[in-house]
Amino acid sequence: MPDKFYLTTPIYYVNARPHIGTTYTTVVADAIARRKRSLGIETFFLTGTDEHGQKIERSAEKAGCTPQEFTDRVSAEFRGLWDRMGLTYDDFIRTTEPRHKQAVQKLFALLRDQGYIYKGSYTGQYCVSDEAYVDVPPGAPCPECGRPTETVNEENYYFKLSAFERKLLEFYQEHPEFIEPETRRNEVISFVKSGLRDLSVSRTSFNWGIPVPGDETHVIYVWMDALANYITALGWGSQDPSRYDRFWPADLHIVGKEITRFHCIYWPAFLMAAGLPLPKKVVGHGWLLFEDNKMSKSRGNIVRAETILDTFGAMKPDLPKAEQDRFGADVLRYFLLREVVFGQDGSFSFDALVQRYNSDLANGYGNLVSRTLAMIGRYFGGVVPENSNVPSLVSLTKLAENFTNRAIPLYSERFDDLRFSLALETAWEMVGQLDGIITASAPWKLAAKDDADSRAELAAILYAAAEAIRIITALVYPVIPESAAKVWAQLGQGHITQANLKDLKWGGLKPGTKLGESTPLFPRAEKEAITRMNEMEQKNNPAPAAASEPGNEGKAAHVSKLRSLLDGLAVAASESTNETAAILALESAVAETVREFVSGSEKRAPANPVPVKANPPATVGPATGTPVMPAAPSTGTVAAPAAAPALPEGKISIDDFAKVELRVAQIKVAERVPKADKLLRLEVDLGDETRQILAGIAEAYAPESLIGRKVVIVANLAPRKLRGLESNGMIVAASVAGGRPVLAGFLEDVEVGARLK
Ligand code: ME8
Repeated sequence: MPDKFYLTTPIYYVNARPHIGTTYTTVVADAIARRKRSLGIETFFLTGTDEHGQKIERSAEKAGCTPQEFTDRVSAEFRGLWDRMGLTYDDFIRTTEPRHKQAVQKLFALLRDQGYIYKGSYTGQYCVSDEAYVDVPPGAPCPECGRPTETVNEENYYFKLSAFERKLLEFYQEHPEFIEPETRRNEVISFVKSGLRDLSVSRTSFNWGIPVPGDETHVIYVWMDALANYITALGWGSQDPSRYDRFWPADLHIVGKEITRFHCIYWPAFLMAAGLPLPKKVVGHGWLLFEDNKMSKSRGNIVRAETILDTFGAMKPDLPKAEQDRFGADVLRYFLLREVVFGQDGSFSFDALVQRYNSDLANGYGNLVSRTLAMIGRYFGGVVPENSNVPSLVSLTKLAENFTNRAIPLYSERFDDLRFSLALETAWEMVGQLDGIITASAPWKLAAKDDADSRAELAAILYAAAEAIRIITALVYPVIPESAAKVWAQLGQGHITQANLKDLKWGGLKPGTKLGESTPLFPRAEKEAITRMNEMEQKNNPAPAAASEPGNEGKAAHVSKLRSLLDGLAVAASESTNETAAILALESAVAETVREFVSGSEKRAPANPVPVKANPPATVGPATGTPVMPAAPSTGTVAAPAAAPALPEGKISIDDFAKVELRVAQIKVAERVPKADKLLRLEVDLGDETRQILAGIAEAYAPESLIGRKVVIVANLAPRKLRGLESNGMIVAASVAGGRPVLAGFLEDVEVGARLK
């Protein structure tokens, strides 16, 4: 395994404050950096801010301050947020720093001396928002972002990009691993194959940039300035290039998909021209979407990480502020890495965030840790028990050992392949399996017995649970560092940042280890948290951009089409006699159309427009002018509403079945009901609410054995009173010999609240 690793994020423009899009890339980089360090690899993680260029100059002007004042302020906001979140960058570079400026001038001079930079004049279109030269006629919008372009007519320095066409293609061929994912690689290769023209690398119509050495009427093109940060931060071109010597070439540049081209074409070409080694890999990840659009100031759909830090931090009022922040950061980190498939676009919503948190962190990992450590506290005075080989339990403890030993390499392989979501799925499968093993072995029953065998069994099962938790914790540390550090300390393992997690294997937990102080990990988030976060963002976001603003053209047409579809749905619904199936199909047709319109407007590429694939549009009925809905897809279920066919005796229709709301719930509280031998009073968690249910299972199940167990409930049963207590729902169980109830359950781990269909 290599002994060093250098990874970078893009340096962010300071024209906008940090939001969860920029946070996403930085969090991913931080998770990778933490994992590398935990494996004993010397790691250098670089981030920073991109502060020059026309866009920044104009933003400063608008804000009524000098560009330097403006960039100082916004750059400090980025850095301040990363610090609040506990991100472990090793250096934060600002392109306005002298160390960067002088090295960029050196790079420019080197390329000029090598004959790769020459003077010419440029007349063409420029997109200020992307800081990119674009090949479109005057008046046409930018093919990337759709904003208006400006005509530039300047004397410029040119970089001989065309000289690198063949060399770049050869490089991509020899290093297929250089660009990931494959779709981005194909895009880059076809772009280069279509022919590279020389690139203008200086501007004269504004001043906010690094002057061209020896010709200060020019400033260096902002992308040459910015890309160079990856070597200038290491001291290339300075008095002390030792870091550059140690860490260059970079192992990984992590960027969003929209800037892969700059990183995979311009950057390697500059380096080739300078005679410097090329980075090993560029990964272009997808976008985080909010309300189905890429976040942007003009759309008014920005989500800030601070909203999540504040809201979740407030759930732990007893902690110091810095720890509250890092707890909130864990919640966001877990969501981003678990929910978004790295490489693809992913949606962000507060509902999904809270649901993931409750199901995976509060009910899953958190619940497993606290019940296990509480039992070790209660039954063994807080000391890790002996791992005795108890014949009656061998199969269960071996099972825990085996699946843990299998999960370690699987998790590692997936994480190191940047498939974070899958890696976390593996870890949470372990959580589910352990829950099952604990429930099946019922330690509370063993504890109630007095004999030595039961005591040894109890010890073996709790040792296995604690050891598996230790390993899960080590694996997920890079993703939820603050919480994992707490669990690590609770397991009596000291500081996790000082642990070498390289040779993780079963048996590392020493019996006799005294557990640390136990503190609650993940309090449940209530529904109000969602409302609060939505309100905070509404206040923060200015009114959405007007329809005429760039990027929003055509929206009005979509909206009116949508309205007519909705009208059609309303008419069809009111006339329908066979309600449910027809209306559901119509609803899904509308939803699909909405999705396609929204993503179609987002992904539109003006230079080579992709037609928006929409469902068959609503047509206008000949007589009334009322819109009628499109014909149903292939099943024909939506055709003219017909009377429901009569059902065979004793059968129910699918609609009847759909009325029964079966959902997965987790038992949080279970206790006997006084003077009722058969009844248990349960409190169950449904993900979005907690219910009280009375169940006639007291003769078959001890209440403590049910805590944490996932069951199926009928959620929409009308409430009824039993022994003066209200029961809201019914637990589903098989009735076996003699009427004994056996609770329905699942072999795989399932999310609390999931609906059974
Ligand atoms: O492009 N989803 O800076 P930038 C996911 N200064 N990632 C997102 C995102 C979203 N909605 N929004 C932003 C620049 N990002 C240049 C880079 S590097 C030498 C110069 C992330 O402020 C993603 O990594 O526009 C994207 O590439 C980057 O922020 C763009 O940041």
